[in-house]
Amino acid sequence: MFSPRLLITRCLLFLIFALISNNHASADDGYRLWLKYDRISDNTARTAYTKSFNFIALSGNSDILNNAAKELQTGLTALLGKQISVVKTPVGNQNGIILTVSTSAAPGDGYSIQMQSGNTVITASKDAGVLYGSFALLRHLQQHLPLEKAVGQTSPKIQLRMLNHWDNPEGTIERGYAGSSLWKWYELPETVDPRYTDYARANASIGINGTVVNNVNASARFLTAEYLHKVAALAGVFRKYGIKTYLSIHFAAPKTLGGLKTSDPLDPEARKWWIEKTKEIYSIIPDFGGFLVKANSEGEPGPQDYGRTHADGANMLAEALAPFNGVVIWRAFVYKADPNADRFKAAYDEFATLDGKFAKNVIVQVKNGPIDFQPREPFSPLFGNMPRTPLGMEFQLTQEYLGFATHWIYEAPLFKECLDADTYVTGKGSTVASIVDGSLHHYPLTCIAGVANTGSDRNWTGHPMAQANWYAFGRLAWDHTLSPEAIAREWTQLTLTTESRAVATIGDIMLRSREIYVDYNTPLGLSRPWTGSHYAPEPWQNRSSRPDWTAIYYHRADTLGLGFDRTATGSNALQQYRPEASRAWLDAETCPLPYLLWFHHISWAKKLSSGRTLWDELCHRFYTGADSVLWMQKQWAGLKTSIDPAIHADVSGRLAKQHKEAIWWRDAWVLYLQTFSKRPIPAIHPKPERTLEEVKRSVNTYLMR
Ligand code: BDP
Repeated sequence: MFSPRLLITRCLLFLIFALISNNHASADDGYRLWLKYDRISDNTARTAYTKSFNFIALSGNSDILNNAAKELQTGLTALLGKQISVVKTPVGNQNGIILTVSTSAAPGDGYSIQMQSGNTVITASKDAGVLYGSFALLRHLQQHLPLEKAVGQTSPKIQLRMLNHWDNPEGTIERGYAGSSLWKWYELPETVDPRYTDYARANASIGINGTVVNNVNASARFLTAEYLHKVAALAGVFRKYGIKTYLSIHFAAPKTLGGLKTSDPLDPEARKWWIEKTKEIYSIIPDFGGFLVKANSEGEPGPQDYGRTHADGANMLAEALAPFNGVVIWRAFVYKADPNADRFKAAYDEFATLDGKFAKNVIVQVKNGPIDFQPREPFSPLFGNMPRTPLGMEFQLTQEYLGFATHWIYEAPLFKECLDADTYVTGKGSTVASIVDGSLHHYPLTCIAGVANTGSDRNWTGHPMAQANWYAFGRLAWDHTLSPEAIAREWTQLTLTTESRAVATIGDIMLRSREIYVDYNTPLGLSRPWTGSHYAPEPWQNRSSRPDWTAIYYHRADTLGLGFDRTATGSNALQQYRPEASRAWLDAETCPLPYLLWFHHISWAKKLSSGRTLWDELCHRFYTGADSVLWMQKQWAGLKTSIDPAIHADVSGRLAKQHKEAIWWRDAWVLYLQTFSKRPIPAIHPKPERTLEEVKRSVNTYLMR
């Protein structure tokens, strides 16, 4: 008999089912990152997993362990489409997951995954290790890999794996391109946004265990009781995922906040002020991590204001933190306003002589390159030259010099290039990674930081593909031997699609993306063709309050040629490296082309190893770089049926813009440099469709307030 009620119920049920089963039915806004847990489409894999996972057994009880079990439960239920419960003891006649903590397990934050009597056993010596192992298992399943292949043991190579947020109290983010700050300071601590939990989950899933919540250009406001309670509310969420909270501090706080006459690190009153302030912090945040400090850099106060050294400043803070096992992370990003100096040499000159003078709980955090997060830099010469001081690595995830959230750049190759570079400090194989992970100099503390690219945008990072940089940073912080290819494949499968053709195409784009950007932006070792904007091309910029804040300071174009001579005939910065490390760089004939103009002033007519003259090679790079964005667009267009439509459309739009801007960059450089080289653009390349004056006008419009 026809029943309208039955029909309506059936229709509703069908609709609900259709919504659940079709991942593409509703647009993906990117919020879930790589923790999507969409139902596994591969029947063989799903059937095998379904048999293996009938329960999650957790005997211990802590926030972190409970979150590990909860994540597995949420993940498995969604991936397999069946409810799985968390129990205290394994269910005898069924297969399941057993989570255990044991002192004899993998060292540090590590974990192991074993198969025992049909059960999958995740063991770690710390609760956080169990959490990392649980996320690793979910990662494995999301890639539809055979369960047996999950078996193994791993421990992170670096102890402190941190994100540095450059977030300000009023909600803006210095160099942030994904909306405003995630932290809603005005409503904390009373209102705790559930998004903080998702942030913590994302970090824990890739092993990140520390977060500095505020800008290195720090407001002293963060040290007031009012703000400490706000920070404590965040810390309360993060600690449940094994993440410690840190603060950037304003070095002059004893004066500005404490009303003292001085912030001199050798002054007993100033020292006492920090001791008391630190006690107060730990009374509010008992597991507080420590301080990140930018001092005597770009106008920030510091110990040199009182004729003291960086070590004096850091040691004062270290003394206050030591009773609580807190650490000082002191940044080496410094360069004085000396018109005759080479900024390249500044950090080494100020820090190398301080080796061995820092307290035990101090880490000196060094940017990967000697200048400032350029699309390509040689490794900082400080690495290897401070064997008695733990040196931490600072990478930048946010794309300050990499086209903000418009240009698609996968940064893992950039990170790897630096980590794998050989400093030769104790002979061949003294890689930057072996310094940062402490294995070369036996540092007691090890640290790697990424300047975060997250913000309030629904998809966290603005450009959907920039999520991969957050992900790759975490994975490399855990294990710097992973390859950018493997990480790209993994991230794509977790985040975008498991279709093998699409995974391969996306991996291809990702792996070429950084080199493509370098080609149209700063080829052959050019650097800093920007001033204030760090976005629009301004290679002609020649006026500023300091010479090293102009573009011409870096490229040194003249009628003879192009590039910064850093050999003995120039600034001699190359002397800061071990001879074996710099040997190839010293001679223009042997210097690899990607670093040529970093170290040499080369004449326009000089024949390079490519067989082209410098001028022709530059034109070749600028043109192929811009043309390669067309290739990216074409590849991406072919993936329309494999990718969520909303994400596909979003990335297509950004790529179209990137292509326009790559041509903008190409034209700006080529037309500007041509005023010095006086050479024609090789006939195989089309002439720019605008004049130099027109490009300059368009840049001025971009820079207009
Ligand atoms: C530069 C940024 C500036 C930062 C500075 C730093 O332009 O906003 O404050 O680095 O790292 O790259 O301290």
